Amino acid sequence: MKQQWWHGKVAYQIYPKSFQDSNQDGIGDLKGIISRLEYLHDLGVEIIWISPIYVSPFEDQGYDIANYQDIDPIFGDLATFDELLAKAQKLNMNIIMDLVVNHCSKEHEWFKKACADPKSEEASYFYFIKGKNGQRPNNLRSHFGGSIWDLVPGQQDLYYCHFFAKGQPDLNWFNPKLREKIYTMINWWLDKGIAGFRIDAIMCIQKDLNFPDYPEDGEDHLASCTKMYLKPNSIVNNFLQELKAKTFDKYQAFTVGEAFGVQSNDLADFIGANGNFSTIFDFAPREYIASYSAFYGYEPINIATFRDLIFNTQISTNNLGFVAPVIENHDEPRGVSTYLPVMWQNAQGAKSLATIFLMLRGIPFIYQGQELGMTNTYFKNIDEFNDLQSHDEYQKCLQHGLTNNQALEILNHQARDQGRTPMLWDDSTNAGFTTATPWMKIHQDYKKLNVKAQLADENSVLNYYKKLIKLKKDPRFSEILTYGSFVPLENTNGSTIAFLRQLPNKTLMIAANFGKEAITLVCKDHAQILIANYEAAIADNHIKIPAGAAIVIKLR
Ligand code: TEU
Ligand code: CA
Repeated sequence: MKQQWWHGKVAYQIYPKSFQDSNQDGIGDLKGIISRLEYLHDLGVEIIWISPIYVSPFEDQGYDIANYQDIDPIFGDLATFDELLAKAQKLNMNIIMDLVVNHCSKEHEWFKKACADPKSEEASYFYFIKGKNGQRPNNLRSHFGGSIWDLVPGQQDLYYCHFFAKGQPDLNWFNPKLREKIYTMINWWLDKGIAGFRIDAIMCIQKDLNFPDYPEDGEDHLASCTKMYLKPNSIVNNFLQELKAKTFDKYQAFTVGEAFGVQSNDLADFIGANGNFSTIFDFAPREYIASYSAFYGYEPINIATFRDLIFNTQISTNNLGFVAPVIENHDEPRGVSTYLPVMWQNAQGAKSLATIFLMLRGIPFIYQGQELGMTNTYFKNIDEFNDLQSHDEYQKCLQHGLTNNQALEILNHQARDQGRTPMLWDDSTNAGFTTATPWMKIHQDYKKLNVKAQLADENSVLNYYKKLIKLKKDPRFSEILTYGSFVPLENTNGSTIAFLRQLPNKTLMIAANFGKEAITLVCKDHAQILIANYEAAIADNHIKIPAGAAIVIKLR
């Protein structure tokens, strides 16, 4: 495999609104990020993905972009961004930006011009489609509820398409002029010195230009828009290959695709030497959980299923390239609360989950707060939720016949707001995030659960993350932990996640036991324990792993 600069690196996602406020308006900003770069450097991360910081009306928290080439004033300005970039580079850290090009904002000048004149060039950048028999063009449901179609302002029978919020009109990738505009914008950022992009909702660019109806799948008699785009095909691949050739390739950029729905058979199109991207997130567990048409259909996942799903991805990518393991992000509740049995939703469980996560093959993305073992925040009433999706799903719960309390319980497990509460820095007011009223609620445990407390505690989750990252970078193990193949081990008690990483001359064993009783695995007396979250000892060619614990062992 040809070596790339990003191989073996650990990435970290910053959700800028909730990371660090510097000017005390209750909202995180670029100066705040700058002030915390040393913290990230110290943690050992080398690639930082910053969620959108472009000019936006924030209907979908910055994923609705009104100007791709400027910073929103709530975050700072381009000069401050350059400062951030320079400081990161000094610390040997790479910044990647969020590339949101399935849609823009209704406030973007393209959309404004398009609406003012539906015959203009700008109108051809969007899907402006005539109704069918006085109705909307088809029956698809947007991700945030309701039809994907809304009337173009001032028009009687002309609709625009939006797979997400009303304020996020979809861009027409079938238009080569639009594609060229996007490439120019991307290259402008790459010229500035950013290292690449995380590419948002990219599968959505696939459209069936006939806009047919699909079999309905919900109480609203609509059909999920995923029905139109989830299966990759040659059209999308051609667009993405062109995108890569005209932008990323010229800069050796690192790209990570948010590419939902890519199956094992199609992975070679997306990652590896000729893939559309450097890597894509492994969303297999997320897709499993989110396979409902409304939040109330949610069912928790167990360890055995979680294991099988991530193992399946690992096995299919062994000879292909790298995926990006991820257990939480700004769209997902906290990993500890989502993937672990209730008895291990604590610091010990968080460390064991981290052991698996960071030793998998791939480019792991840590989400802000994950390194503290953050659990979900407790939201008491619907007004505490900010996300537009949460409010839509809340209504769906009520219409489905659930009580207010039942609906809140479901939202507490599923809402995207869970990933958006502020970073917990210390035990001062609002966890050191801001002295003003924070835009989102602060986690109930912040007095004890914070960076400052954990830095001071040798046994904290944070210090354990640091040790794991150090191990990944240790010259003795970086090769095997980067390129070593993944070999699954059996799940003997139904709650064990265990595997090997292997090179011809070296083998590491990684195991975590999320069951209720200790397990014993075979290993060799001369094997070497590299890290464990318990007092581990090898005896008689065996290693005992207590309930909740995890270990990494060098077998040879
Ligand atoms: O998310 C795209 C997406 O398809 C899923 O995350 C999911 O459908 C959504 O969270 C609803 O459950 C990306 C961004 O990560 C998300 O924050 C944006 O809202 C969305 O694109 C639109 O830009
Ligand atoms: Ca601020």
